[in-house]
Amino acid sequence: MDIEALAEGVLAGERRALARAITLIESGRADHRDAATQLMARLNAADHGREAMRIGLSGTPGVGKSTFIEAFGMMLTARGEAVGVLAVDPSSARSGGSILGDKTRMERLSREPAAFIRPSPAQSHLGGVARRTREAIALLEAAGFGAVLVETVGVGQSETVVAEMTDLFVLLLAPAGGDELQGVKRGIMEMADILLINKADGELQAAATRTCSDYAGALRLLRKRPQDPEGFPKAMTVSAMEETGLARVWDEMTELARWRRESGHWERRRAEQARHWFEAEVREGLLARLGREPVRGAMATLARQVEAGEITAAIAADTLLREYLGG
Ligand SMILES: Nc1nc2c(ncn2[C@@H]2O[C@H](COP(=O)(O)OP(=O)(O)OP(=O)(O)O)[C@@H](O)[C@H]2O)c(=O)[nH]1
Ligand SMILES: [Mg+2]
Repeated sequence: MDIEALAEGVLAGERRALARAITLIESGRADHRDAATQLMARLNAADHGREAMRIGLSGTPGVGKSTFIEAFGMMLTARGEAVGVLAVDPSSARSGGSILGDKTRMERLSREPAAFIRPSPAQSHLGGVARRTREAIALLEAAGFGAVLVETVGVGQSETVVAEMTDLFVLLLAPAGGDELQGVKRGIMEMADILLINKADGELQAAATRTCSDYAGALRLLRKRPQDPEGFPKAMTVSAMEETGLARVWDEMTELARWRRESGHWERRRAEQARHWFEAEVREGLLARLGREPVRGAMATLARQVEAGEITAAIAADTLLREYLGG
């Protein structure tokens, strides 16, 4: 495989090269993995200097994430921005399903030459989901995309994973029926930079406005974060269907990004994220070694000796670490 040619294709913004590069980083094959690592090193951001606005987007099933991304993406491409769309799908590893797989939902955006949509591959192993998405973001960035949207279904862990790899985290919410706030976990609220109450149209308009002010109130009660200028995190209403409020969302995002860049928070967050992923890779690498020979067999043997009372747990652990993991 010609890594250099592939890298040059990505840097030139060639769609076929980009698609091939993403397929490479998604592969579980060991030789592909080595090639992917080389490719990512060659496309190090410090060398090409390109930076996308990385936007994480989450929300419960049916809240309108895909509709929003399509409408928002169309608006951005009309403004001359190249838009990449990725998905983090924690469920696909189990069910074999795939979000964004249903292309008909983003029919217009997928025909847009300045947009690149990559559904999450089915049956990916969970541990690989985060790395794969991170690398896909970096590839889109290297290819010159100005905005990268990462969709995830709000079902728990995946929001945290997405927030750890994006610059801005947006939570999409539906208009509430009564006056109760939807069961949004506090931790998720605390991660959000922008709350969007979607479906602010037709009969739902009034409920959306009310829900928005409820959330604005809830946001004011959260602990102030150093990375926020006055007025953030912010709650706003939008209609993905009628495409209203979208330009304002982009304005707020660019304003927040400008402030964070000038105050140093932007760069600091990216640096912290890079460190986080380094540490996560080390942990995952160690865990993977535990599951492979010869460590696996040695561990089973030692476990039997511990069970039989021939050796203490502490000494067995120490032996394994020293003899097999160099520590
Ligand atoms: N009235 C109204 N309906 C909307 C709006 N946005 C989305 N919908 C509808 O809500 C339904 C779900 O929209 P999707 O965009 O598929 O929602 P999603 O969050 O991507 O759903 P999952 O991918 O299944 O998690 C569809 O029937 C949309 O037409 C909106 O702004 N207003
Ligand atoms: Mg969707």
